[in-house]
Amino acid sequence: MRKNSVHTAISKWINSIEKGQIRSLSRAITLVESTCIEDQNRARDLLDGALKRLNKNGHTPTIRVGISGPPGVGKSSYIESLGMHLLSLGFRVCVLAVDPSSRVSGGSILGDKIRMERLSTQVNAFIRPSPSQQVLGGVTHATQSIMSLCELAGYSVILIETVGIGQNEGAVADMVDCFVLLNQPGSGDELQGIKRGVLEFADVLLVNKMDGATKYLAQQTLQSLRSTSQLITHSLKNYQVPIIGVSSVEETGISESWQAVTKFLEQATSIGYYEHKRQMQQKQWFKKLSEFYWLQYLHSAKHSTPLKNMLLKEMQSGKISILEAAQEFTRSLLNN
Ligand SMILES: Nc1nc2c(ncn2[C@@H]2O[C@H](COP(=O)(O)OP(=O)(O)OP(=O)(O)O)[C@@H](O)[C@H]2O)c(=O)[nH]1
Ligand SMILES: [Mg+2]
Repeated sequence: MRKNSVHTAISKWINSIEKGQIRSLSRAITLVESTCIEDQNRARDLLDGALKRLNKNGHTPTIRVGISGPPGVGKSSYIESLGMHLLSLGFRVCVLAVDPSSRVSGGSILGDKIRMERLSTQVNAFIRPSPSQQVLGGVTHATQSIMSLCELAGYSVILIETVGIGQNEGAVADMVDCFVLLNQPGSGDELQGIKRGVLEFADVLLVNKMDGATKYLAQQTLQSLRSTSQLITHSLKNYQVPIIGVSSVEETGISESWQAVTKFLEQATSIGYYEHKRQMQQKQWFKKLSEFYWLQYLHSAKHSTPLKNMLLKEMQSGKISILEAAQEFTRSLLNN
């Protein structure tokens, strides 16, 4: 295709995403997630156009909320209930799943588990499961791009499900405006475990399964968390992290939990914390993108193949070490 016609095709594609056409948005996300070099080049053009369009048309930034917690705590169930609540308030809702641990777990944690049967049939809801596992530059970089595409498509709230197993929370907390952590009804010992690991990232704390057979335990957990709430320090000065009991099945506490999110955002906006966080996200994204382009260059630099082969030979014959070979190769790319 000639350059002009490529440009027109991309422009048309962006128009239809902006009009909220689900198929165009889905195709764009698939492109962003592709590991094929040709696709990545097209994805870059598409994303560049999408970001320029977002700036030009002054879209209202989408509220981005991360929802995390241990496996089986009820993240998907909570998102479904919250999503339905948000639709009733007039929001357009997008659900993404991020599994930064995918390389370790093989990506099976989230997989196709986010069914969300009610939400998925709603016209104003868009649900996208876990990104493909081999996204070049990492899922974080891809998720940032996908969030911008969803923003262009007019979604006013993006909910990101991520499984919390102790190390992932930071990566997702850095990408969102508000981080909600779900807790299991459980013993004091388990709470100690949670506290050490992830409580520091939480802007809103929830105890799920406040119903039926688990209600009593959930209430105890809530009390136990509340009694130690002074130990939870938050980087927003004078902000007391709310601790709320919810039942995603019976849909109790859902609207209260959303009020807690909006209250946090209001407070964060009023003292410039929100703006600061968005700037930090841009900085982080810039870093990720630079790494991504660097990797892309590394993999596509055909002129370096003879040198690579020579270094490999020298390495295999024991003339140079693997470290020397890798450094020499990197240096040669930098000098080109
Ligand atoms: N009683 C009760 N069960 C719940 C509630 N929320 C979720 N569950 C149940 O808990 C189980 C796990 O729910 P999910 O929503 O899939 O949990 P998840 O945290 O998304 O799970 P993973 O994505 O596998 O980490 C399911 O059997 C749900 O029906 C709740 O509020 N009350
Ligand atoms: Mg889930």
